[in-house]
Parts: sequence; structure tokens; C-alpha cells
Amino acid sequence: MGESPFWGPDFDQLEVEDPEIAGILLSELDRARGGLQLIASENFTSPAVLAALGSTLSNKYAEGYPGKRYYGGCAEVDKAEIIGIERAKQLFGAEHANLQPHSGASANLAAYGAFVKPGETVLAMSLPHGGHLTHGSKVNFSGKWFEVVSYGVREDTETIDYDEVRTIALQHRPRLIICGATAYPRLIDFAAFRQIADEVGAILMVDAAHFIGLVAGKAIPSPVPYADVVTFTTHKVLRGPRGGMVLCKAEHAAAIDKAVFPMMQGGPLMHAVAAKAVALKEAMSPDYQAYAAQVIRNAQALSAELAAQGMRPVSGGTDTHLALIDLRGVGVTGADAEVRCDAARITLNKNAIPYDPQPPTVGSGIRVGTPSVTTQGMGEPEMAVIGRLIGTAVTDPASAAAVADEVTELVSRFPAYAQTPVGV
Ligand code: DSN
Repeated sequence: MGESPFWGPDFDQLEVEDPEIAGILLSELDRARGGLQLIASENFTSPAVLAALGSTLSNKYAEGYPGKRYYGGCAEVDKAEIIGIERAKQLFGAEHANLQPHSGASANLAAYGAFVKPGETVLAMSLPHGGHLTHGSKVNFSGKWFEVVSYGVREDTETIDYDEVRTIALQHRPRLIICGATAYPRLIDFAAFRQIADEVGAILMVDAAHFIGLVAGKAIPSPVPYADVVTFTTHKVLRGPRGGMVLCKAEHAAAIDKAVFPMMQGGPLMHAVAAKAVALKEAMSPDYQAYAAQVIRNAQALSAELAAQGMRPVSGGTDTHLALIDLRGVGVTGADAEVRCDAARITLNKNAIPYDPQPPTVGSGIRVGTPSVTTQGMGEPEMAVIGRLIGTAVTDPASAAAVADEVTELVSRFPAYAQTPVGV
């Protein structure tokens, strides 16, 4: 780290101590920089965030909350957490924020812990229609501990049918209603969900993991005014460290804090809490707002080009950072498309589409997202190129090497982490 007094990441030392792991760090950086990263839930977090993550705050035990810890020596980490909480409240207009959840699943676990008892009823979007594992899948704690009833999307519009949600809610009287998804390209009507929750006396939880970065950048409407509790991850469009966060109304603050710690977690990861604070500051900038708007324009341009390639965007397009693409028109499964794109240095994931005839391990679709390529500085012209490259890679596996060459040329003009970090 040169003359800096900060004892931070020292890659030279890692190379000497553990060349095996150091080599993997380098080859992963090469992989990420050498191809197109289109996983909708990933991004390239900033060097400042990475610095906080690689700091000695990782060493500190700090069970509890600022000013109320179970360990001594917390004065400095207290400052970082207080700054992070205040930034979160300011950025999202929230009454309360908890930055300690280790992940999105942990944040959701805490929300369940705060509001629902085992055996009570929860209404959430089904996983095959774009929901999340923690929204009631039978293999997850949520499906094992709670009575989960699900809503999906209509077969004709492939969008949420709010009348159907209301009917199911009136029939089952859930204690908790969850909206938010992992593969839903459209905006969610939070006011409609609030109305339904009020009608049946339910708590409204918005799992905003996928789109909270767009909310932070003021590119789409916020769920905060409508929801009792908003959970999310910090590493998707928001571009922070891997981790989770919860926002809630003041009346739920004590319940949420107790549910995060000591109910669901022990010691917080203070290096991650500090890194979340850094990311929140970055997200307050005009540059970030321009980024969030461009993420959406890019997703729309990519979706349009994929449609031109004969690949149908589910629901006809996107309002967000991702598009869900039905590949049945080109006769390729999602699993095959993922492998073929990987061979061409395009990283994306197979995905179930609504009413999918294929099992989830195969899937009839792919999900593409633009957070990473937008961080690299790409715009609509590059999305048209990427759409064409995906079309070629998916339909003609023999073209993999030629597509990979074009990918290499494209990413060389928009390098991720253009400056190699010190010591690497
Ligand atoms: N794995 C995340 C995603 O890709 O959407 C959700 O947890």
C-alpha cells in the first residue's frame, strides 16, 4: 500500500503465503474482465468498497448495536455503523435501517422472525414465476416453517394479476404478504399490494434485492412509503459489498433489530457494514443516478435486440435492469444456452420462464441483466452488439470462438477495473 498508514489488502503477501489462492484471485479477475458479465444480480463494486471489505474491521466482534455492544473496543466500528444507518435513512427516506444482515436471505429471515410465528400464513410470489427461494420454497426454511400460499403471473400478460393476489389474500388471510422477485422484469405496483395488505390486516414486506439500486438512483418508484419492511441485498444494481440490509417503519424498528440480532445472527461483519456505508455514499451521487437510468435503458436495448434475434422477452420487454428471455422460438433450452454463451465468454444464467414446460434444472429461458456492463461504461450501441452476439452464440455453437473474439474486443474498450489494484 506504498506510504499509506492503512494496513489493507497486501496481495504480494498473499502470493508468498498462499500462491494457490492468490492465483485463483487473479484468474477470477481475468475471467470477469475478459468476458461479458450479464448475471442480473451481479455488479463490479468500487475499489473503495473493496478497500473497506479488505480492512481490519473484519477482526472486530461487535454483537449488539452502536452504543449497546456486548464487547469492548467498539467505538470506531460504532461510528461506521452510525454513518451507514444515517446514509441509508437519508438515501431511501426510511425511518429505520439495519445494516447487519449478512445476506439477502438473512435479511428475509429477520423479517420473518420479526413478524411471523412458525405455522402462520405467508403470501408470496412463486419461485417458478420469478419469486425467490426464501419466499416459501419447500426446500427453504420459509416453506418448511410457514404455511405459504403463492401467486404468480397471468399466462397471457406474464405480469402480476393484482385481482388474483387480492382474491388469494382474502381467501387465506396471510399474516405477511411479500412482493419482490428475482426474475420479474416489470415494475411492481406497491400501492396495490399495500391496499391488499390493509384489507386483510397483513404486514407488507417488499424484497427489493433486485431493484433497490434503481430505487437508490431514483430511476424507478420506491417501495419504502408503502411497505412495513423492505429487505434487500447490497451487491446487485446498488453496487455495494455482498450483504443484506433492512429498512422499516419506526414502529417496527425494535422488532427488526431484535430479529437480526440476537434472534437470527451473532456478530455483525463490521468490514461489510463499513463497505455498505461506502456504497450508500456512492449511491447518493448524481453520477450514480445517471448510472441507474442507463442500466434500464441498456436492459431495454438488449431486450429489443434479443427480440430481433428471435428470442422473446417475457412480458414483452422490461422496465428494470433485467430481461427474461423465452428461447423456445429458437429451439434451445436455457441450460444449453448458458453453456453455449459461456463458451463464447458471455456469462448469463438459464432461467425458468412462467408456465415453463422444462424442469428448473433445464429451463426454457435465460435471464440477462445490465448492471455490470453499465458500470463498465457501455451504452445502447454496445447492447445491440451484445444482443447479436448472444443470438449467434445461442443458435450456432460452432461460432463460440468467433463470438469470444468479438467479446474480447468489446470488453477491451470498456475495461472493468481499468486500473490494476496495487500489488496485483
Ligand atoms: N441469486 C440471486 C439472483 O441471482 O437473483 C437471488 O438470490
